[in-house]
Amino acid sequence: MSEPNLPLPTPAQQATFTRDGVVCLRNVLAPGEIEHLRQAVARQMDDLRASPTGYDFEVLARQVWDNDRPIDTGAAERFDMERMKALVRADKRARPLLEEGSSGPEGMFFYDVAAWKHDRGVREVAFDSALPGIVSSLLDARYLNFWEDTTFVKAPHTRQKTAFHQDLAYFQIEGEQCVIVWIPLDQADLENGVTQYVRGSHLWGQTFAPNVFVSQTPISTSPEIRCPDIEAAPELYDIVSFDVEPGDVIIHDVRTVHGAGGNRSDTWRRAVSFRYCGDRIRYRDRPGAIPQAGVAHDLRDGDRLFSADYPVVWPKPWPGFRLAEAFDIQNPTKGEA
Ligand SMILES: O=C(O)CCC(=O)C(=O)O
Repeated sequence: MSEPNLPLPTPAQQATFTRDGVVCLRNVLAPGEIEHLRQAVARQMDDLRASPTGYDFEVLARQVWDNDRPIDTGAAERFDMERMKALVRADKRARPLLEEGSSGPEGMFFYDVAAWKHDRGVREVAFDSALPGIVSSLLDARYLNFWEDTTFVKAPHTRQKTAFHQDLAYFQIEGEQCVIVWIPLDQADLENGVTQYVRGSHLWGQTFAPNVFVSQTPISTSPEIRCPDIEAAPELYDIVSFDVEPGDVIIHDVRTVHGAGGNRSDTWRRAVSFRYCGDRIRYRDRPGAIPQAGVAHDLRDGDRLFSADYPVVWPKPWPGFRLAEAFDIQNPTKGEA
């Protein structure tokens, strides 16, 4: 099902996604939609020290590797960073994952989640742009739930890499019909830390334990196994990346192993990623998954994701229907969208 005039993936793009577990689509989002996301990210960054879910992993990595520096996450409590520090320090294979170069105070690897709950502009892009139609087509989904948005910003001269990881075990879901849409808000390439993907890794048949991006160290006590150390021997893997402009999107399968370098350039690398689940996904309170911010549902293992926490964003009840506005009363917006 599609709305008139909405772009859909071509058969060739569909085939690339199925084979590689990742596909780059060009010119999908309009300049106004990118601007909504930039404004939302600016608000999140202003709120860093007060956000329960906002982190600067560049600073945190220094606190993890330096025993004299205490962990200080401001108001953020999504990750147990004290425990993470202990796990990393006890991990014989762990090492700082930094770009070459001297340390400087200017870098920043900003992370936050769930802007959709308080930002109409984010909801408009996540719910009412071309993305739900494109994703439902790629996933061959009868309907689509929005799971969450995540913000990843690398300031100029950020040394911290994003450790390679697989997203599946971060989420409280069972099933594979889920994708992540990485949305660059600036021009991005390998120089400033565009994301990199291990082609075909979605078909390895393995679920890897989550890490907290600053080290390969698994943070879960779940049965999932450790992700291979891609950074140690990248030449052994078929790694692909795309030079992208604002408006382009990169869509990866929830099982595709991916990571990113630091930002060696003088330009910002701001990005937001949206996570969507198809109708074959079921809720699963997966041991070791990262706790979700502010969810109110009482879903049990095996349930469909029907809840106000995971809005059904596809199909639309009628062409031109705008879902973002329907959430305004429940979730007052922080800024003008
Ligand atoms: O942007 C990054 O550095 C990491 C992105 C990522 O891991 C994701 O979107 O799932």
